[in-house]
Amino acid sequence: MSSTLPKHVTMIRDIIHQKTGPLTRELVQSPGGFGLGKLPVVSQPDRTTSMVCGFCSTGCSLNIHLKDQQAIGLTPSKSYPVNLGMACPKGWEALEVLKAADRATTPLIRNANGQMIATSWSLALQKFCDRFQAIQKEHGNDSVAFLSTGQIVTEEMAFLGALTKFGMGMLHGDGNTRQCMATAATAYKQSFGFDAPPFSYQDFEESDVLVFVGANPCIAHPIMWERVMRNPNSPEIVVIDPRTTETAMQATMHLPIAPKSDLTLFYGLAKTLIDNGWINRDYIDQHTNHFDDFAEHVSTYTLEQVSAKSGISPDTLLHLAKTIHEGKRVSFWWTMGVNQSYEGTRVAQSLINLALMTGNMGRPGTGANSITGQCNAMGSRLYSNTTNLLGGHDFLNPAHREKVANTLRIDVDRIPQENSLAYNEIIDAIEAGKIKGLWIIATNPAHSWINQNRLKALREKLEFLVVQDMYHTTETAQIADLILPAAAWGEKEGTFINSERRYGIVKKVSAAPGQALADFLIFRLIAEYWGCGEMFAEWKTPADVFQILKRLSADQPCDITGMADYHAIDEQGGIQWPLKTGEDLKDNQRRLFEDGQYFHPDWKAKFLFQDSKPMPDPATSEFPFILLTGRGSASQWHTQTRTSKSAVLRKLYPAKIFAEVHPEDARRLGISSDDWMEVSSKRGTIEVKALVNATVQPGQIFIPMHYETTNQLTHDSFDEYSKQPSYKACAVAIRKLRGGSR
Ligand SMILES: Nc1nc2c(c(=O)[nH]1)N[C@H]1C(S)=C(S)[C@@H](COP(=O)(O)OP(=O)(O)OC[C@H]3O[C@@H](n4cnc5c(=O)[nH]c(N)nc54)[C@H](O)[C@@H]3O)O[C@H]1N2
Ligand SMILES: Nc1nc2c(c(=O)[nH]1)N[C@H]1C(S)=C(S)[C@@H](COP(=O)(O)OP(=O)(O)OC[C@H]3O[C@@H](n4cnc5c(=O)[nH]c(N)nc54)[C@H](O)[C@@H]3O)O[C@H]1N2
Ligand code: SF4
Ligand SMILES: [Mo]
Repeated sequence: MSSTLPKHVTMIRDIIHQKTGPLTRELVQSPGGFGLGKLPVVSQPDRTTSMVCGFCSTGCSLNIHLKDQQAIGLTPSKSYPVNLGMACPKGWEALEVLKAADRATTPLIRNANGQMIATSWSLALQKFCDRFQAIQKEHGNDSVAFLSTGQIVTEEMAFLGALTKFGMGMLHGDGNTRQCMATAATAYKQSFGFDAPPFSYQDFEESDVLVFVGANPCIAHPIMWERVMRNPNSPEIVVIDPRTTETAMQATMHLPIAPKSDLTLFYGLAKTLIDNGWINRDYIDQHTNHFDDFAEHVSTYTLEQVSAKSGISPDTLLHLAKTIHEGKRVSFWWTMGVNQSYEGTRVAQSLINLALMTGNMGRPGTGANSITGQCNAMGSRLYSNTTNLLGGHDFLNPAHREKVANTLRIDVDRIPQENSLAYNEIIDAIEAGKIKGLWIIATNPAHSWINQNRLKALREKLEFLVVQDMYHTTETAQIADLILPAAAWGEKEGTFINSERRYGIVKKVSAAPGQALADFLIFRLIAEYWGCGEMFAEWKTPADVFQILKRLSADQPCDITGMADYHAIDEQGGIQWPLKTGEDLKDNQRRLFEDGQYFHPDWKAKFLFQDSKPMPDPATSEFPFILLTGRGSASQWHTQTRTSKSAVLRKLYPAKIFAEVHPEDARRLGISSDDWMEVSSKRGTIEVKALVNATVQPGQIFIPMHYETTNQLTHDSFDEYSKQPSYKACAVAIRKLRGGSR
């Protein structure tokens, strides 16, 4: 009888049947937990196994302790080259957050009365296809889009990107990595010819001068910071950040730069290095282009002008230039203070330029190094099929399309010949009524996207909104028409790529609750229900997809054809890309550009530069303060869907939204710590508690991003090249609220 049923019906029956059965040893050991193949990587299945953490891009390894095939606890792995036995509070609590009561355990669909009601997978999937197909039929294939993430395994990202664009005919899809890493990716691509962060974490320990720009690793990447603390060279640690952050407090030199004056400061620094002859002319001549144009450009940046704009004195600037000149191994590190800016690409390149002109590239302890954010932002950059065609290829390049089509054995016409709209352009297209169907996977834009009120107002423009998440309570899930319940980290397997380009393994050590399924399986089922399952016949398990990714990577700078399988990655303690077929893994701490060869056709890097632009939303008499936003504590993760579920983590961060206010401003406005204040921008007004503290400068306030209302204030401006949102600076007014605390 069953042989006459359509394949998607038998597939879902099999998956749900196995899913609801008891978690057997075989299930723990099989990808997706559904007997779809053997999980090759459980070294001691009865006691302990190790896997990489699912929060930040550091990619620490955690030993998971098992009883009856279920995870019962964890400890950081001692032998892993990344974390050497350390983990931060989020890592320690990673299993706890899986147990929350608001896990999505069944598909939920909005009924005619607007209530979300439980439904079966087969009805949910049928609805998914019916609605999106109807929208596409009426308004064209590109009227449905997706928004995804840097927080699912690489194999799932690749599946989603291939399914939507090659299978379902979508043209537009982007990810939250646009909010996060787009600037660094664009800067590297333009300067080096490929999106290639060059460093290894060993460089934290080998530098004698480390310059951190717009980065607060003490709380955002605590284990990377531990690596800095292990540096035996008594290094100079320079922190360039408007705020006296936890990291700045531990630095040997803190430059409290005026917000968004980085480009000016680094051009002034470049001029100072050039004027003093503190550059490496041999390196510049052999390995770069356009230096002389750059030198001419920065020659107009006088110390006085630079100082007036940045608030950094000429003496300090000269001292920094001298420190860089005298350093033998100087490394430049940047994160969101650079990337999240309306001119972030050029700021990132101003740091790349400093490393190139001083010859601080390719040697231990050097580099122009962008630290990534999410556990798999690097996987998303290469394999999400959003800004790049799978494997770091280019949608606009016919040879690349041909290669990908041949590798996947699909018709080349299935591959779009255009780039997707960027995230902000997708939002614009929704506003303009062009995009009417949206599928959101593992991201929570109703909290995290810039100028939130505008985004929320677009809900009614969407005819159908699907949210695929591990919890049904996120701000975005609450406005969905359909919620697909997803298994989380620890309940499925695949690979993450960390900041230093290291592939690490994620394993299934716990059963997903109820009917929640691995994103991978949801994509497989959608392919079947949509009617394009045949195209993905080879994509049976994450391990199978890993083999496909290897083939896609062949001959690219990110070539991984030399990584045999999950086993090999697990045994080696993770493996960094590239690793070509036959290449020996001599050293498991590798950096790029040791030979000075970049990825442009002439093997040279480019000096890129442009004049600084005015701030899009500067302080005015009506809105006299600059609002800075960012990470608030080591125990809070983004929109807090996960970290707020741990009782331990909840004790480690302030429960209520707060703003840091400088004591002088507080005195003037009659504000004391713990008072409630109103903060307004042109876009909205919110209430926050005051934390009076000289960590911010006068005229600035800081509010962490982890609280739901922060992004009601932010201004939606974007970098012209990367289209990354400029979250970090906008104009606000503050006033004390009478009536005390609420
Ligand atoms: N605990 C925790 N860790 C995390 C995360 C988390 O949510 N919680 N998220 C992860 C992710 S996805 C990311 S992207 C990273 C982010 O990691 P970071 O970028 O280190 O963190 P942020 O606090 O967003 O921003 C860093 C600093 O930029 C500064 N800044 C603001 N404006 C400017 C400016 O104009 N110039 C300069 N030079 N600096 C400026 C801010 O004051 C802030 O201290 O953290 C990752 N790690
Ligand atoms: N004001 C301000 N706003 C910011 C920033 C800032 O500095 N300031 N930083 C920006 C940056 S850098 C980032 S990266 C973004 C982050 O913004 P988001 O991506 O919106 O934040 P998360 O809370 O990480 O959302 C991830 C979602 O995925 C779900 N999830 C977790 N694991 C899985 C899984 O395996 N499968 C599925 N299907 N779902 C899963 C979680 O429950 C959560 O709802 O925020 C940006 N927003
Ligand atoms: S530093 Fe990052 S990867 Fe390491 S344990 Fe903490 S959250 Fe996980
Ligand atoms: Mo991020």
